[in-house]
Amino acid sequence: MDFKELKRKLSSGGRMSDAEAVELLQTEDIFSLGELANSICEKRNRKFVHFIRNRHINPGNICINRCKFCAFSRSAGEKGAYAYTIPQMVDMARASKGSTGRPQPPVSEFHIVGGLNPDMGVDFYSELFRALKKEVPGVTIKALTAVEIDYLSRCSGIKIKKILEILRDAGLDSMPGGGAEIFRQKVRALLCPEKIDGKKWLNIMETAHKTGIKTTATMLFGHLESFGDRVDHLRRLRALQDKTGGFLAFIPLPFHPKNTGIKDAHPVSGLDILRTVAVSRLYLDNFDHIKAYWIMTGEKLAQTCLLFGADDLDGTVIEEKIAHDAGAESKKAMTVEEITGMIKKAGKTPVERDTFYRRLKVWE
Ligand code: V47
Ligand code: SF4
Repeated sequence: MDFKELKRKLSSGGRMSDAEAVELLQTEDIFSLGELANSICEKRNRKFVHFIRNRHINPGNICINRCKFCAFSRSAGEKGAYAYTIPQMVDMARASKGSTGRPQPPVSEFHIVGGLNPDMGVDFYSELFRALKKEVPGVTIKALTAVEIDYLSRCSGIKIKKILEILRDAGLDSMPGGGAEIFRQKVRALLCPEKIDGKKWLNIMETAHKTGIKTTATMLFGHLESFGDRVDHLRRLRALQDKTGGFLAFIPLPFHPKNTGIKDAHPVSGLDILRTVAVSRLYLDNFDHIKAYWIMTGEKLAQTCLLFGADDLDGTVIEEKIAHDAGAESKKAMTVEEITGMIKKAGKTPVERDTFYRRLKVWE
């Protein structure tokens, strides 16, 4: 790969081709790749690296889908199955307000995703969102993947657009990017045969964007997919972003194999994560932000990703189950001081953001 030539092309508005992306996902010249991704990233975001004071809440792990790669889900009645009540989740929200004497300042976002549980319908989520907003006025609710929205629609017989409108009126502000996995059906059929297909995921995101709900997008990588499958995934996201502009950020999620039904996969290597972050930055030229989700990359590699094209680390998180059930060894929470320290030591400038990437505070 001629990196100088590639830089010239990308800097003058040219787009990375699929063949170039496949090649770069395997390059041995990791330093040139990182340097290029970092320079393109800094052109867009200067040296700013974003984070948010958030709390993840997983209302329950009971799920009818039971995807092969998921160590989090359980069937109803199975050992380890749980379903929080609304009052339990309001209690968690109250604790994250800071009123319990915790050192953390109040959170600005609840990130809420869980399994497909027939007992948690559109009325349950509407009531939950209203109760959380009453408890923590001004908080942003980022909740429900396209997979969950589809399930709520199927259970209630209400069309997707109407479901989104009902939830938006109840307090839904934004949607997370989970459930995308890998769009190519050949792989998806092995990973998660019960899950909506890639086309449906993209359709629901398009509807959300057109309803005024901004979302993120993810890609689960390092399992059974080829490099071509990863680039196919990026290509479809880039095309939808050209159409709607509704994606706030892209998050490549490295697969964690422990306790899952994918036995042949090895934990993704650090270099593979760095290459995938860098190629995502370069290929997705219409995405403003690339997130290195420190929970899944590990704290130290997340810091390294900041020199390979990532400009966001997610946030304080506070409670995490999905990756840790699958063997993640990162912590489950970070303080604002830990996050800002990590960013500064990477030579970047920490910026606290809200869900929509409005800058709330810059640590110069
Ligand atoms: O949808 C499930 C993935 C996702 C495993 O939108 C796994 O800002 C690795 O989407 N190994 C949930 N990954 C998490 C998610 C997310 C996280 C942080 C920020 C945002 C955002 C979104 O986790 C699932 C699935 O794709 N997942 N099992 C596993 N064994
Ligand atoms: Fe259910 Fe989501 Fe886990 Fe699939 S990834 S089994 S849909 S919780």
